[in-house]
Amino acid sequence: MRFVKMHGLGNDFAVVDPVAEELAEDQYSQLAERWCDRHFGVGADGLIFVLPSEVADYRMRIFNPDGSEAEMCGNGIRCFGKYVHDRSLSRQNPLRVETLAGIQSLTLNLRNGLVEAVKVDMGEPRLRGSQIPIVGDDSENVVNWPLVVDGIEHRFTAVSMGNPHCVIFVEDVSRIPLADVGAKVERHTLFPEKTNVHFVQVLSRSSIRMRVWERGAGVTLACGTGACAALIAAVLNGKTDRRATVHLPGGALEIDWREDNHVAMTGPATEVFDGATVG
Ligand code: ZDR
Repeated sequence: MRFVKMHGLGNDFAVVDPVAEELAEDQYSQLAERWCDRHFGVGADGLIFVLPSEVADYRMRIFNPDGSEAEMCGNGIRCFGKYVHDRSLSRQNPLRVETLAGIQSLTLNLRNGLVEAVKVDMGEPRLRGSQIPIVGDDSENVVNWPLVVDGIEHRFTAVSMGNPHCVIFVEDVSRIPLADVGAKVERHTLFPEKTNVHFVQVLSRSSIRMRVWERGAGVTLACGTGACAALIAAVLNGKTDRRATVHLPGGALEIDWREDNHVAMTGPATEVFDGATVG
């Protein structure tokens, strides 16, 4: 099978070339586990499949390195847009992409005929506990709730961008034992579908810094849906305006929680190499 290795701010993906025959359902997860492995496989934070759609221009499926399927992936969908455009599978711009989180609209920014950056209309955030999902009171948004890990109480805000995110504000993100706390929050009993975990430091009304523990993947250099969730959590807690630059270890994304309640995310998409797997 052939693939293209791509990344959005160092959040890296193998995008599998479309195959003539549909794969059996369990093959998607198995391929993701095998190929995402950094020692025995291609090495990636996720495996992306390009599929036909009956309701949009194309359909994206994204699988985590542990074989689980994610509803949505912000950095991955920008790579998906670049893949589809640059290989002339579609020249639609905006490009409409079907995901498990709904249809997303991608505005492609071109340079010399190739996609350099993508602005994604990520749709509306989901803030009620049952939508995230989270166990507990469903009558209000999940803002500044307590969460105890190893006897230490954290305060978190939960946001779904189609996939679940737990946002914890801290004074200094560099001091957080990310891998340890991230893994424990991901599997906390409050989150029946597990969760992505973000530690966020507010720099100003228009800029934040964050570090990411991704559900099903671990520490990654960036998270597109997570950057949107972090900005929304910052607004809900009165910490920033609705438009901000989100600094991640792999680079920056521009996030805008528009007045119509849609979230716009803008960032680069990069192709690294293509290849074929053996066997
Ligand atoms: C964080 C992510 N890479 C993105 O850019 O939005 C999404 C990947 C999926 C994530 N690991 C999940 O929700 O399971």
